[in-house]
Amino acid sequence: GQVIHLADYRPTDFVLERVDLTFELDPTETKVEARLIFHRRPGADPTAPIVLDGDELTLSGLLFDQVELEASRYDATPESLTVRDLPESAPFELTITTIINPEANTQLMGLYRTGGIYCTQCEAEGFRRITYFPDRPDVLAPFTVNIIADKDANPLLLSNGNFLGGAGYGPGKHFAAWFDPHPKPSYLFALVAGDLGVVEDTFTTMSGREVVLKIYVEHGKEPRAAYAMDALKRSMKWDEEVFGREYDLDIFMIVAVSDFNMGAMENKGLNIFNDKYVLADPEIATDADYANIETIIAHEYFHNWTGNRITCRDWFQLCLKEGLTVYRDHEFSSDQRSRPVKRIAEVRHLKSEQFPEDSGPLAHPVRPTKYREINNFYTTTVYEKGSEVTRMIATLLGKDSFKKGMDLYFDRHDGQAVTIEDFVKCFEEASGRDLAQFSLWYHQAGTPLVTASGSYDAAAASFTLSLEQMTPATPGQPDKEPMHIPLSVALFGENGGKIEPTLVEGAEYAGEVLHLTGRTQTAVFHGVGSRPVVSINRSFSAPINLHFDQSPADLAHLARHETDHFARWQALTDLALPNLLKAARDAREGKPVVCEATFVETLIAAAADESLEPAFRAQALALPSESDIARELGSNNDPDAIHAGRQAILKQIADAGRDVFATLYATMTTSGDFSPDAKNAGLRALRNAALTYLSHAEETPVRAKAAFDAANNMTDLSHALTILAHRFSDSAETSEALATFRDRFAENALVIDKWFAIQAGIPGAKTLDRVRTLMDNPLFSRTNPNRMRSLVGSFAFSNPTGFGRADGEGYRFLASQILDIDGRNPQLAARILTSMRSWRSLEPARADHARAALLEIERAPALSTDVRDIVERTLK
Ligand code: HT7
Ligand code: ZN
Repeated sequence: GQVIHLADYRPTDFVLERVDLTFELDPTETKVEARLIFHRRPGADPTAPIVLDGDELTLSGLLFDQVELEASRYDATPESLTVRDLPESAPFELTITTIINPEANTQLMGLYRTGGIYCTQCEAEGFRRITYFPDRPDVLAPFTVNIIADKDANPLLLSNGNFLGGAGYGPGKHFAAWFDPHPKPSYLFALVAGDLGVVEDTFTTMSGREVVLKIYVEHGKEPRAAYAMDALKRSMKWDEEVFGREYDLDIFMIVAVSDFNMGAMENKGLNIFNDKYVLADPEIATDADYANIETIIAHEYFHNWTGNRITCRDWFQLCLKEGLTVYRDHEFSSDQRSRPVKRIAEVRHLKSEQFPEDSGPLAHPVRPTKYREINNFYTTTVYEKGSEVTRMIATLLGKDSFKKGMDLYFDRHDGQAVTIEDFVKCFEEASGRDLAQFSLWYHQAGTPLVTASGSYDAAAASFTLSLEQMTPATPGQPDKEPMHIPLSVALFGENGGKIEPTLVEGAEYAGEVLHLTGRTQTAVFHGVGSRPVVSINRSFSAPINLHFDQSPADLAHLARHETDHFARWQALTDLALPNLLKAARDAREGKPVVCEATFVETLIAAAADESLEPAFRAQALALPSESDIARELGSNNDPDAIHAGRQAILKQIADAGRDVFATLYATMTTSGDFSPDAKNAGLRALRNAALTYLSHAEETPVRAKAAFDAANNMTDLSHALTILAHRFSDSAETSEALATFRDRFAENALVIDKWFAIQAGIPGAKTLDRVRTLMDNPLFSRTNPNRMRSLVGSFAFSNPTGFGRADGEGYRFLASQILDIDGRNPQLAARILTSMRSWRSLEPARADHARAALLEIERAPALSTDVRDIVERTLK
């Protein structure tokens, strides 16, 4: 694994005109014949050979213009095929034959087998595990695909594009041919073959074309694809209405598979999904599962334009498709559900996942300039921070100019492989605004810290807001330039109403957005008749950390009066945090934990406020997590003290609000048939939040067990089981509930994943033994990525006290698991290993244990490039 640099980008010497693939499928010996037509790029070196990528390949045949090529004209290794003495300008054809073994492919990259079917995953560099190819995103061509396979075992033969035809093919076999007219890079190629059930529907596009929609799932699970189909149709409609984008083939297919490294993949016309993000019914799926399905179905569909029609010039530009597409799926879900509640969920996720990445050893710019293993750059920085950067462009430009910029992007670059610079230029041209300083968001890693202070001058009726920005050093970037930060700012008067300033000096301020561009900047708001309460970074207009000392009274004022409900939630969180931080410190020193009255009162008032939507009230009640507290503390973290302090605060809120919680638990009920819509999900969320607090107020598992027994949907059932397991782990009720749940859902892998995850999350040092025991459970599987993530991933990512137990056993356990997983599936191993990214902020004894475990991994003899890259950067 050598380092790849953006600065070394060169176009290919050869242009690929078209691709013809023929697969003769066999579980262990699949024959792949690739006919590739190239011509030398005008202006390229007339003597240059062609060098194609491979990965663990063996060449079993090579024709040049249909004639066997003499051995002196080529070299083949598992990693490359080099062909020399090629025509100076005339097109030529290479016919390459390889034999591959799908059954033995445990990396789940390239062509592999899952649940008895054949499937592919080619992004980022999986196609080179199928045949020798210029496997890079700037090589685009139309593909024809012929699939030949045993007919009984594989009645379905699918690939990208439109179906050309099929027929019998000798005894027991058949074939199908597909043609995708839209030039695409190899990473968007897909093939699926096997025996699956299907749900069918149609969608009529805005220009009146009928598109056939098919979702393929395991036989018998068809009814569970209904919600995904509905989400797909809503996505197609929304993309037409909001972005003016129409679908472009006669058919759109989704296939759900049970072994998959990530969430889903946007292959042209043939999306392949982790079945976790397709299958749902009330009995097996939580409201969170439904919301994820909606988002991911939309995300992959939206890639058809942002990613497929317009793709990336090279993998450094990954955020061009991922950041933009996440922004689009966020907007979609906001339009389908409650915008402020969705925004709260996005920001919670950003802060809990991306902020730690951006402040740790794995920090990198949204548009990196070097990588060793591209699979390790499918990060929350590229995705979620990339989305926030797109959102900031929309905020800076306003709705109309943003739309103009997007339209220009689609018009100008359709069919091309482009860069972030090409993207940003469209918005500069559409708006006339210079985005040079703004573009630093793509290039500088680290979360900017904005420090604010305000002073009010009653005599002058003016309010002065002083701002300072600082972006911390990150690996390879010691010094940072000031960024262009769009801060949504509003002032609120004593009566709760908004104060409209008559004039703002010292900073551009338009549409309530203040443009912070200097390292320090002072904005003076005139015409402010009474002392205002200021709200900064409303709707989280910029992905920053904000230091602004506001009194509990001012925060409580915002929590009651802000018109932006996201900002109300932020105010409640800002009230909670100092209490939680102090609680952790006090718990560490063995002091009693006490909670400020304003905070408790304001929180309970929000919970009881019937003018607020239940989903919002549930979000308000969900306090910052233990990892959030650790992040805010920053260093010398003791997970046990953080846990103890937070538990003590929960108990005080629970005691103080007991009547409110009892009322909410009794009244926030849904009626009629189960519906996964946002309103009903909100009712369940608030009722379950109330149940959580009641379980803190009460000392027995009786209420949670009753809730478990009464539950008629997976949201309520898994919530009750979580309370039982996490609060009352040693009780007879918990053992009984865990056994009941296991027996009831033993046949349903996605639900059993929850059973493993809930147990992996039980706080405390004893959980490691439970995790070890669970690994021997017959329901456990080492080869299924979902199962591995549910047990080992949940333990490492979501159980600070269990994983971070004081003797370091948790870290040593992880090291041994990583080495074991790495032998089969390096991508999965590397991803789970990122759970160690915040090890330096632990207290010294735990940090030493963590470092030792990382060194143990680093010293292992045969590490994959994936794991080596992560472990070395984490230790640096
Ligand atoms: N573009 C896809 C990212 C992806 C992936 C998916 C499955 C397995 C391996 C993968 N490597 C990269 C998914 C997306 O962002 O839409
Ligand atoms: Zn994506």
